[in-house]
Amino acid sequence: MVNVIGLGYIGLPTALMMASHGIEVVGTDYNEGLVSSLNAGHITFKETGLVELFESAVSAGIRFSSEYQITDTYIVSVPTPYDKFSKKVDPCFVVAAIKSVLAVCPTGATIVIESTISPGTIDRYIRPVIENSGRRTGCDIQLVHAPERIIPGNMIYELLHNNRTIGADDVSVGERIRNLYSSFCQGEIVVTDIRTAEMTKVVENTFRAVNIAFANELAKICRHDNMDVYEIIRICNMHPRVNILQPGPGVGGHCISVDPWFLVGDYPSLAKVIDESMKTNDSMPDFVLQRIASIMDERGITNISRIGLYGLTYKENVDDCRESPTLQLIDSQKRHLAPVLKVYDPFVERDIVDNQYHNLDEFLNSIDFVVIMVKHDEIKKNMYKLKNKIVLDCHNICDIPGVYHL
Ligand code: SAJ
Repeated sequence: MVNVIGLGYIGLPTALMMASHGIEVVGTDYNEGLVSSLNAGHITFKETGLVELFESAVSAGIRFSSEYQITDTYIVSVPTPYDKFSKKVDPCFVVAAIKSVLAVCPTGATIVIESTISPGTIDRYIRPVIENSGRRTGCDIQLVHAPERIIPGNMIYELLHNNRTIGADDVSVGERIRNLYSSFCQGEIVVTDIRTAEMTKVVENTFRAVNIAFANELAKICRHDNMDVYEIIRICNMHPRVNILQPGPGVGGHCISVDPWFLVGDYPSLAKVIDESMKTNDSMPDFVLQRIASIMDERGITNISRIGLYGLTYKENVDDCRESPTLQLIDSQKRHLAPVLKVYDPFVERDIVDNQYHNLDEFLNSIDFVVIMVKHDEIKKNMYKLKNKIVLDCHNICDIPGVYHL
C-alpha cells in the first residue's frame, strides 16, 4: 500500500492516478476539513479531467484519512515555501511530514519526496531528522526524490505522459520506485542520484523563469521605442534554435515564481542571471500599473474607479490564485495607497480581494477601461463584450482595433 502525504495540487492527482491504476492507496492530509470533503466526494480545486479521475480512484478503493498509515511506501507531497528574506527553501512542512512518517513506519520503509526542494535539502534537513530518530538512511529507511513535473491546467495528461526523474541512494531502490510510477506513467523514467534529481527540478523551473524574464525585458525595450514585441518574438521563434516565451503581466503560481529563488538563496554570488530574471518578472505588475497610468494620461481618464482587472488567477484556465500577478499588482497599489481597481475572474467564486465582482456584465457595466490580466479561454470567448471599452491586453489575445499592449 502507498500512503500519499499531502492532498493538494500534486498529491491528490498523484494519489488518484495510482489508485486508478491498481495500486492500493491511502491519501493522508493533516487538514481534517479537506479529508472530510474528499470522503464526501468533493474535490477542492478545479482541473481538467480531475472529477473523472476521482470517480475512478474512488471505485478502485482509494481512502482518505488524517492519520499516517503503517506501510512500506510513503510519497510526501507537501508545500515547500521559501523564506522571503533569505530566499532559501523553508523545509518545515517536509520535515514535519517526515517526522510523522517516522512515528509510524516500519523498518525498511521507503520515503519518496515529491515536493520541490532546493539541491542539498535532503542531505541538510531530511537525513539528519531520520538519523536523529535512531534509524539509518540506506538500510532502515530508504530515501527517494521523485520531483513532480505536471503543469496545472493539463495535469492529468502530463501525469500520464511526462518523462520523470527518480533520485535514490541505491539504484535498486530507484528501480523499485520507477516500477511503481510506471504503473501509470507512459513517459521515460530516469533513475539518478538524489542531489541530481533535486537540482534538475529546480533548474527546469529556473530555465522557464529566465526565458519568461527575457520576454518581459524585450517587452519593456519594445515599449520604450514603440516596437511590436509579439511580432518580433514570433519571427525570432521561426529560427530553428530560438524559442522565446511570451511576456505577461507578471509570473505567479507556486513554482516558477518561487523555485529559482532557492538557487539565488544558496548561491548568491553565482546566481546573477537568475537573480536579475526573478527581479524582472517581479517588476511586471508595476510595469502594468505604469502602462495604466500612461494610457489614462493619453485618454484623459481621471476616474480610477472606472478601471477593472479582468482575471485574478495566476494563469489561464485554473482557479489557483497563489502569487498571481493580479494580486501582486493590487499589493503594489495598496503600498502606494491607491484605491484598489475593480476585479473579476470567471474561475474565482470566493471573495478574495476588495472590489471583486462575481458577474461579468455587472463588472463590465461598472468600468470603461479593462486590463486583461489572464488569458482564460472564457475571457477570449467574451472578447466581443469589450468592444466599446478602452482595453490594455497584457497577453496579446484581443483582436479589437485600438487595443493597448504591454
Ligand atoms: N508565463 C508567462 N509567459 C509564458 C509562460 C508563462 O508570463 O510564456 C507565466 C504564467 O502566466 C504564470 C507563470 O508564468 O503566471 C507560471 O506559469 P507556467 O505555466 O509557466 O508554469 P506553472 O508554474 O504552472 O508550472 C511549472 C511547470 N514547469 C515548467 O514548465 C518547467 C510545470 O511543469 C511544473 O511541474 C510546475 O511549474 C511545478 O510544480 O514545479
